[in-house]
Amino acid sequence: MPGRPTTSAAPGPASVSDDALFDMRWERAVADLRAPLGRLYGRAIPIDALMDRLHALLARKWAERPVDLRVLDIRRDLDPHWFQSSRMAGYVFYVDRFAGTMRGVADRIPYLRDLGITYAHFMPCLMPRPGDSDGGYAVMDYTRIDPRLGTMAEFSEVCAEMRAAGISPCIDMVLNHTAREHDWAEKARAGDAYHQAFYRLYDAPEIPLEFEKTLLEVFPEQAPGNFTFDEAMGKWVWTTFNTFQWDLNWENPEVFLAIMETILTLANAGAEVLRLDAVAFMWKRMGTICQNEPEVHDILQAINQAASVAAPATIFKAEAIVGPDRLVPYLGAGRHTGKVCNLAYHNSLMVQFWSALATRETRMMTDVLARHFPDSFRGAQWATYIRCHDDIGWAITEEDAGRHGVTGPGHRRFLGDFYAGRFEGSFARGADFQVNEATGDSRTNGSFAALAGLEAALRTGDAEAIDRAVARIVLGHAIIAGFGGLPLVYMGDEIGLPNDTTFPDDPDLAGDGRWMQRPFMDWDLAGSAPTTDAPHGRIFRALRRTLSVRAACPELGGATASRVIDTGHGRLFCVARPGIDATTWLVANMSDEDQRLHRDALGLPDGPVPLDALTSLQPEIADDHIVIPALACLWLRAVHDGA
Ligand code: OTU
Repeated sequence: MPGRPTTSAAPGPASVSDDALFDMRWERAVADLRAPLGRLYGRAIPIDALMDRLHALLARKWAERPVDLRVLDIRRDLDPHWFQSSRMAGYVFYVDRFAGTMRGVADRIPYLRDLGITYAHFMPCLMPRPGDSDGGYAVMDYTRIDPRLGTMAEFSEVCAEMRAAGISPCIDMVLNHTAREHDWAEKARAGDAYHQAFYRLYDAPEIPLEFEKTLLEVFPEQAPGNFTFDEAMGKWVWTTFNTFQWDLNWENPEVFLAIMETILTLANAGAEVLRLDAVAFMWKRMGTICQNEPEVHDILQAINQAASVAAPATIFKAEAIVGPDRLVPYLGAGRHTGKVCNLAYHNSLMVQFWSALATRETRMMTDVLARHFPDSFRGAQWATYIRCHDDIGWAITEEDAGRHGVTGPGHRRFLGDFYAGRFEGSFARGADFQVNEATGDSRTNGSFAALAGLEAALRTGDAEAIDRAVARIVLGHAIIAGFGGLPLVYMGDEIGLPNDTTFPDDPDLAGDGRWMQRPFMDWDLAGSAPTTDAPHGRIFRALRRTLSVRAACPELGGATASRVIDTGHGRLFCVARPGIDATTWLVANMSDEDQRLHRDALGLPDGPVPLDALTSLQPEIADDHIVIPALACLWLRAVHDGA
């Protein structure tokens, strides 16, 4: 047999060693690490010493990184925009509620694939504190999986099986706080000064009280205030969330190094995406609400850049549920452009969807989404969603409300009333969450189906109301799939699961109304969904079709600009996705009546109105106007000449 032709004429190494790759990646990141770390910790520790310790940590975790993940690292380095592909679609689930155990999740991979899922978010599944653990967001050991679900080895196996099936696993990294039962906190409570410096502790109430003057309350009903007195230490502890969730002191470089170690351990176990929980709260500054401080973005840059050295396949999702005016920097702005998180929850899109659905009015939605947000980001994109495990906070600014003839408090109150089902004629069956008597603010719980009217409609059996509720759910999924970003489907929404009514029976859950939207998967419903004409079947098949059409339309991926169009039509929400080979116009009718839009309002090219990619049908045209049926979403798709 003739020898294979050599690809390289010059003598030299036939391959690059893994250690050389590590060195090259360190060189790539070093300036982007040094700058934020110097700003954050330069006063606490000489920057060279910190960089040396970080280098040693990264080298150690790289040495531990399994070979299959090192291959993935190279793939991702070659295709850094992989997560922006229109083939990406996420599914978010609690391991126990979805599949019982880690092994059970592996058995459900075919279900996820059938739906078109390529990204799977395991809701908090690390070892939680016993009893109430805030749904797993109070972690006592980041190196162990909750033993009720399985082991870290099993998590790794499921990740490997997912990877083989083309699904990227995502796991929560709770880094604003640990459980009071975490080893660091236990040592702090026992008087260990090194670990006391991991937290924000105060000997006397004066400083906490000074902070409280400007702080908000996340859980005013169940955990009022932001500080908790710990008897064991005789100190006040910063606890933004529940009393058992101790805020970490990110001013301490030891915290950065310890969390970095944890992140890389999870990445080496096979997590490709890390959801960074509650990042807005990581830095505190007297006289502010202690959210979105500039240092938060330095921390996020340092985390991202450090991972790009020792686990470069890993991407990060910021969970910053903040106002529309504070959200953009989480995807990179100013000196952090292209250097922080790759994904961030688009909570404004979510809020505006629900607001428009209640008012049947899209002017505020169009205005807010066009005015506050750029069309695209560098190496980053939104995670789009309609529902998740949390409540909905009605993040609408005074200014945005004022531009549309309502007040902030008035509109937020209306939305709360509407979705709790109190407002006359409301289709929704949600519930209030954390009513704050002092500020008048409250948030809202409820499953997608309950908030969209399916729960109420099924109870009355009114066929028209059922159709409208199904249409609202299908519409929501079409918007998050078409808007731009990575759509996240929340477990159960693909079959319209109603509110869970059983959680109050469990004393560990009863105090937190968010369990309403955390039901157990109904596998009987899921089993019949592909074939039945019952509502859950229609919702399931519409979503499956939406995701498969999206996968075939590259311009719907996150690298393409997302241009909100103000057509002047107050019932329609329109977005153009101008890709290389095709442009798709998303036209969503948020009202209960058919609407008409003149074709020029979208700036469509000459010739026939493009087909609706979701149905493969020509939309109905009347006098040069496109007819958009009630609660429908069209994806008008024009393939460019020569493409
Ligand atoms: C996040 O929540 C999690 O998603 C919640 O489930 C946790 O309770 C919380 O962190 C603490 O770990 O911090 O940046 O209900 O919308 O607190 C936003 C309020 C968060 C959540 C908010 C959110």
